[in-house]
This record gives sequence, structure tokens and C-alpha cells, in this order.
Amino acid sequence: MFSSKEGFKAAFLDKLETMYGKSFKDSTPRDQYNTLGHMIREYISSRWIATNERNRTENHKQMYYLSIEFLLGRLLGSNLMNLGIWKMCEEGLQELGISLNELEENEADAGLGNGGLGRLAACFLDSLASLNLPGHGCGIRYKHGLFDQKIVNGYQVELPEQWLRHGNVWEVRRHDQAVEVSFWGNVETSKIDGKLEFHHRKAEVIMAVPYDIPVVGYDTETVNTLRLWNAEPVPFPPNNQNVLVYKRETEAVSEFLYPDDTHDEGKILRLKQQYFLVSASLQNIVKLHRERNGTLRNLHEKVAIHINDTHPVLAIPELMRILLDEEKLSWEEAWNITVNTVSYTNHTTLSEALEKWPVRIFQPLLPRIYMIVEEINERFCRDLWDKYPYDWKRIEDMAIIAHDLVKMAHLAIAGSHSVNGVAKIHTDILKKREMQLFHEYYPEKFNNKTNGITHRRWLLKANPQLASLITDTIGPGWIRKPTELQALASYKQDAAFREKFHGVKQLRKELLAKRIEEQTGVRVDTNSIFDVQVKRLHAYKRQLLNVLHIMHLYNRLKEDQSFTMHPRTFIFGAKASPGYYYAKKIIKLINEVAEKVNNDPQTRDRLKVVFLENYRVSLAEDIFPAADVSEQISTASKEASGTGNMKFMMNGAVTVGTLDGANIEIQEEAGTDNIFIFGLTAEEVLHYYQSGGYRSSDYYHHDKRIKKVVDQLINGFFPDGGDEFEAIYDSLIVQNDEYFVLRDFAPYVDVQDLVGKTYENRNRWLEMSISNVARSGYFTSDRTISQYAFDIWHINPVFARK
Ligand code: 26V
Repeated sequence: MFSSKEGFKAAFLDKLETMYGKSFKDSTPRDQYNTLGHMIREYISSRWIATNERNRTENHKQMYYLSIEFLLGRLLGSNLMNLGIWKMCEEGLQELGISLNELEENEADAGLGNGGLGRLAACFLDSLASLNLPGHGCGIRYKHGLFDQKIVNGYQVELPEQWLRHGNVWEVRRHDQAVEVSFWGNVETSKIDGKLEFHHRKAEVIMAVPYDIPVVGYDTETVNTLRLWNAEPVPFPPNNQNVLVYKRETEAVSEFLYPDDTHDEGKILRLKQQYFLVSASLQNIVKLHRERNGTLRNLHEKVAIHINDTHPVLAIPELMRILLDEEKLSWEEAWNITVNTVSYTNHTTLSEALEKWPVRIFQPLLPRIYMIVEEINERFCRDLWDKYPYDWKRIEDMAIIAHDLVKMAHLAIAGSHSVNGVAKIHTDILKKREMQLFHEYYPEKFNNKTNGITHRRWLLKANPQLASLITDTIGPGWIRKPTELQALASYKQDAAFREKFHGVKQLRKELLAKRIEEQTGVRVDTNSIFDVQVKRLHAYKRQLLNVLHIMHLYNRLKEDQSFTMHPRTFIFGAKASPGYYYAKKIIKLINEVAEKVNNDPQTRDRLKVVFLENYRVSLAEDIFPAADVSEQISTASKEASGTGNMKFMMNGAVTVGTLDGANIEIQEEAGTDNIFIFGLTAEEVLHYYQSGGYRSSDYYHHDKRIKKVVDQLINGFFPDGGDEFEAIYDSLIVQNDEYFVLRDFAPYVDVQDLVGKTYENRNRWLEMSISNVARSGYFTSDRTISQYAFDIWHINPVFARK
């Protein structure tokens, strides 16, 4: 059906008619989108079956990536691209009067994540399949993904996201594989043949039904699986339960990503979600393994389980439960299998994001799991005591349960064989600071895996214009081996190539400008510098530093008629967590500044500020290709890696950044001449925290530029201001500016000045931009995944037999 254009067209028309019982001329774009989706699913189904069949019969070691988030975005385009049939479909549809790009707009983003951690999981799935590795995702089929964001009067308003409203062509419900997950109740102990047995009684049981999504590799036969679990009532709930309450509470488990957890009720729901994901996935993994091997004693030789941050860390006690209670293994044997099966990635050192569950919530909800965690803790503390006798403080600091809290990161480290950070500096900080005691105790567990992104989605698919130019220039080898992008470096002196490269960037800026005008009504100048910061809104990412700099530029333009600058368009995209008051104030501030500078006749030709609402994967695909400048300005030491930084680089944007996360490795790759670095280093930041030697008010009093912009937050400068921005003012002055915004302000102004001047030297700028693309190959997630596969999971590619 995809072997020739004519065949495709005929099959498409036929499929549409049989699916919808109407003729092509009466069909809607959504009918057409669904038709194409179904055709692809049919087309890949034989490969999907064959991949599963190979894994089963040849008994290859499998890896399961457990993640509370999978930020997939849209799948139609990436599937067509990976199957190598994009162009043929595009042409065939065009002859039927359909634009494939417009058809794609009918697909809702699968937004089952909130940022880098979830998008990383999605990039990893693409790399696993493309490298023919037997690796699969396990997640939750949230009815509502991350909220839809509207900006109303400058404020963020959250609306429930509805990606499943019109169905999902990519998923297959597998009712036959459903499993039961138990909560609450109590544990009864009995002694049989002198051995203790544990029975979970009076539990509330819910059903986990898997929905499978095929994961198609690029130009391969491999089709892996992303299995998303849906929570449903069991057919016959015990009659002592109110059926309606039971149904509602059950469905709530897979209803929302990150329910509000400011109250206990929300906390319980989150912990329920975590156990639901883990218990369903493990029961399923173990069942498959048993079918293939007849025993669980070799599980660690045939299965690797990776936990993406601590959210799925209950995989450790859940696997222990299965091995002890169901398989009746001894503790020692069960523990050995568990530790050798599980590996863990840490994605943040921010203390507020390190999960700790109160025992009062944990114990009643998961009574048997809690018993096992207690036992793990006791044995772990005993081992610590043997190594560090009488070192009470150390043991208390390392314990898994302490002060009525279960520390999920400690459980993850003790119960896994590999702990990795996501960029060199992040891993170093884990080893030297955050997890120093654990690193001392288990040095062999710690390792680094610098993040990556799939160049297929973020270059080939998102920027077909640049991809074609690259292929025309250096051939198509880079698509399989992105490090071959290096060959572009020798073209940076080639004037003709530079102009073509410039042409692509201009084209993408025009496309984005059009979208900006449609969405916001703001007209932007495509000869201005497109300076972009898109990421979650968080104080440590310092969108505030960017805004204060814009206010400063505005002040200069107003005060000094002779001040010249290259026109700039500052573009923001960011969602703030619904309960994060301060982050929401920053969004309002960005919008207030936009209102001011965009409407001032004295500045609006040189300064524009745009806030694009509802930042998400599909919008990101239009933004990265159009960016000139990539803002990566987190307080050094705070951003574990960053992956947006890599997407910008791959699309030729030049980074303005601190020496934080993967920016450091971007600098190593691109070279110091091809990046703009400023500000405190991580060492300096950590030193300030230790010494308490930072006084933000000194910077406020001694730098007139700072005083002016900070005062403007509260002095009526914003017509709509009132006391709106007092909290921001307080964070900087009263609370001593935890993230060193004022400390880094002057260096930031200076480096931005240099950015503007450099951009005016068009050849120099193009050389920088080309160098970035040329050196971006290192950041493909294929490299990252190969390292995980080789160093941690010990899995090998599986190829179809000829
Ligand atoms: C989440 C939250 C949620 C509530 C408010 C506070 C807070 C603070 C941090 C986080 C981050 C959770 C983990 C995470 O998403 N980490 C990101 O992982 C990316 C992939 O490794 C990495 O590139 C980013 O630097 C890192 O922030």
C-alpha cells in the first residue's frame, strides 16, 4: 500500500470509504488524518508482530524504561519519516488536494509529561527502536496530559487537556493482558512449613489495562512497544464498597498527570499512580519472563528495568514482593536479582524535587510494600553500621526511612546497580555533594550519561529545509551517523553555502513570524535577532534575568537617543506549575513588559517581546528552527542537563549560557568561540551558598541599571502593575536573591551586547551558527542510548533474519 504513489492513493481512498462509509469528497480533514494513521498501523503491524516474536523465541534480553512521563508530541509525521514514506505520501496526498502538513494539525500532541524528563523518555524510545535495541516504555495513559495554557490579560489560565477527545489512532487496547493492582487493606502473616508467608487481605483492587503504542525505528524492521496503563474498576468489586465512589476513585488514578499534591489527598493519589505504574508493569514483565524462561532466578540476565527518576522507584520493593511472596525465593537471592535488574537515573538536585513520602501516607496505602521497604532499610543500615560503626550521623543521613519519611532517592541507590546523572557536571555534583555519602559507599554504581535528543525529530522532521541543505552538501550519511555533521565545518568559509544556510534560517523565521502574528497579533521583524527562551518556568532557570535585561534595554532606548542596537525579538514559551505562585508572576511580568515595549513608538521597531502560549512539542518544532539565540541561563549548578539547548544547537542557534548542565559540553564541542558564556560558575555558586557571602542589595545599590529595573517592579512603571510584582521584588531584595539574578546581571548585559554586535557581522555569525550544527552530532540520543545499552543494560541489537 506504500510501495508506489498510485497504489498509495488508491489504498487511501479505499480505506477512507470503508472506515467512514462516505466518499472522499464528503470527508473531513480528521477523517483523512485517521485514515492515514490506520494505514500506517496496518503497514507496520507485521513488523510489530515479528519484533515481538523475535524477542520471544530468541529470548533476547529486554529493557523496560519505566517513566511517569512520556512527552511524545505527534506521531504521524515522525512515523512517516522513520518509515521512509513521508515524501511519497506528501506527493500522493497533494494530488488528492490534501496538504500533509495541514493534515498533521489534526493530531493532538500526546503531552504526557511536563518537560525535559518526559521528552527525554520519548527521544530514548525513538533511539532504541532506530538502533534495533529491544527496549520498551512503560507509562500511564493519563486521560488528561499536561494542562493547556491560555494567557488571559497576561495571566496563565489552565484548562484540562483533552488529547483523547477524538480517539487515538496509535493505541491498541490489550484487555487480555490486564492485571490487578492492590491498595490499602492489611497484611496477614502465617507460618507454613516453618516459613513465613504474607497475605494482603481486604485490599482495594483496581484493574490496569494496557494500551500499546508501536514505536517505529528509522529505516529498520524494529517496532518496539510503549505500554501505557489505564486504571479501571474490576468487573465485580467487593459489595462492601460504594460502587460509584469506587469507580470514581479508581478512574482518578489515570486521570491527570501530576495531580495537585499540596494536600494529603493529592499526595495519596500521586503515590497510588506511582505504584499503579510499577506494579502493573512488573507483573507483566515477570509474566512474560516466566513464559520464556520458566523461572525468575535468571531475571537479571534477561531483563533490565530502568527507572526514570525516583517516581517509579517502587519497582524495587514490588519486584522483591513478587520474588519473595510469589516465587518464594530467599531474601538474599531476591535482593541479588532485584539490584542486578534495576538501574536509576537522577534528573535533579533541587531539594524540593527530591521525593520523600510520609510514612503515615505510605504505610496504610501500600502495607506489604512498606514492610519490604522497612526490611530493606534495616538490612541497609546494618551494613552501614558494619562499615561505619558508631557513625550515627552518617547512618541517619543515609537511611531509607528516617524521621517518618521514606526517602525515594536513597531507596533507588541502595536497590539498583547503576546510578547515573545526565551531564558531566551534574554527575560530578551528585558524587561530590548531593550523594556524596552514597558515592563513598558505592563508588562503582555511579556513572554519567550525558543526555541527547533524537536528531530525527528535531532536525530531519522539524527542519526539513535545513536537513535537505545538509544532505545536498555532505550527503545523507549524517542521518544514520549524526557525528558526520562535522563535515559541514569545512563549508563555513564557503560564501555560497553560507548564503543558502542563511536563506533557510530566514525562511524558518518567516514561518514562525507568521504563526506569531496569527496567535498574538504582534508583527515581528524577521531581520531582527530571534532570541528565544522556551522551557518550564522555574526560578532557577531565570526567565527573570532575561526579562530584567529586556527592561534595561528599554530603559536605554528611552534614555539615550544615540544608543543603537540590532533589533531583537525576544520569544518566550513556558508553562508554570499550577500551584507555583512565583512562576506565574514571572509570566505576568513577561506579558506586561511585552505590552509596554511592543506599543511604545520609541522602542517597538527595535524591541519586541512575544509570549507564545501553550508551549508544547508541536510548537517547539516550529520554534527551534527559527531561533538565532538560545537562552540557557540557569544559575550554575542547578540545571541537571537541559535538552532544549541541544535542539537549538542542532538547528544553528548560538547559545547564550552559563557553565551549567550540558552547556559545558556544548561549549566543549562547539568551541569557546562559538558560544557566549557568562556568569558565576557552579563552584562559585556553591561557595556563595556555603559562605553566606552574597548580598543582593549590594548589587542593587551599586549598579544604577539594576536599581532602575528592580524599582520599576514596584514603582508604578507598569500601568497594570499595582502591587503585582512585589513578590518578585521581595525575592530579589528581601530574600537575598537565591538564584543570583542580580549578581549575574552585569555580565549578562555585557555578553548580550556582544551577541548583538556579533550578529551584525553576518559572516561571523553564520560561521558560528554553522559550527554549532556541525558539532551537534554528539548530542544525538543514539549516542546516549548506545552508552546506556552497553554500560548499564547490557542489551544488544536484534535484527530481522533475511
Ligand atoms: C520538577 C519540579 C516539579 C514541581 C516544582 C519543583 C520542581 C523542580 C524540579 C523538577 C524537575 C524534575 C526532574 C526533571 O524534569 N529534570 C530535568 O530532566 C531533564 C532530562 O534529564 C534535564 O535535561 C533537566 O535539566 C532537568 O531539569
